[in-house]
Amino acid sequence: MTAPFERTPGWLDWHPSPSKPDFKLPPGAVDAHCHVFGPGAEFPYAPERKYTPCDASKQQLFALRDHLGFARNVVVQATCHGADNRALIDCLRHSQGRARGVATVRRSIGDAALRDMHQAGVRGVRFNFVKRLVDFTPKDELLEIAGRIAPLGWHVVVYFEAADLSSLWDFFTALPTIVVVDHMGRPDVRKPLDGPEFALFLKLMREHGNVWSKVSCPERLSVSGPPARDGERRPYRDVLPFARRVVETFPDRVLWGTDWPHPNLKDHMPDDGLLVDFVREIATTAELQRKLLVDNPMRLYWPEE
Ligand code: 0GY
Repeated sequence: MTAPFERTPGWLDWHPSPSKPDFKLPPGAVDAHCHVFGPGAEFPYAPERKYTPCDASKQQLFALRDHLGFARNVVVQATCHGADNRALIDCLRHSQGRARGVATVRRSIGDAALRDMHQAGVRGVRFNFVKRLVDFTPKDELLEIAGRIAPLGWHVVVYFEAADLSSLWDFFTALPTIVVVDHMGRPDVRKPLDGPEFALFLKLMREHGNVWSKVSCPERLSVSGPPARDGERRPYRDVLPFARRVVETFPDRVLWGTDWPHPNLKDHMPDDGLLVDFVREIATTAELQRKLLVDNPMRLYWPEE
């Protein structure tokens, strides 16, 4: 049988056998940024997608969760599924309450559909501004969506390139909800930590107490890359100061996630066990680790517990 979707040429599959992390995660740790892809035969990829991934099912995600030592997942709608959230909702419904979700919706969505999503465990919507991933959505449409989801207690997750922050500033600061920035706003880690680009991102967080950040994706941001030698468990050194600065400056507004199954990586596929060990480097005390991995995601996604 042929697969229903042919993956993008050069697509890298997720790591087949991630190592066990040395870092023992605190009890109740949440992987607050991960995805499911399809499987395409059951949940077709969206016609408007910019890439076709390998499949990455909910069972495979739950197996990784258990292997790494996480208690819960926050599953973020990936752009390859557009605004068709069926794979995400199916994953949430099969998680026994151990997964919550961030969906992608259009302004045409009805109130009943939003309520159903809430019941399944969706707690946010994602607005994506990364041009290689999505076509442009008008800001008035996004503001309308934000106004619709705010009364549900949901938040907005935003994904953008660092160079675009200044032009998106007014939009972000007008949002009426908590705003979670993916991957620290994708800093260019070759630029200085104290340079104007990253300073603007820190200013956004400092001046707007409703802005949170995921300090995830060192493998995506790194130029120095993964460990050079076998057995070296200290990869992605160039990303470390950026992530550490955000964690130490805003300890109560940071989240972390694996980003499994790691869409669109071209050079290497990370060992998810090594990524977990990286957390210990960016959150260097037990208290910072507990806030990053347990307290903050629980407050945002499971506030009732
Ligand atoms: C990420 C990053 C990427 C992709 C997506 O939804 C997506 O397709 O988020 C990326 O290519 O940088 O957060 O998974």
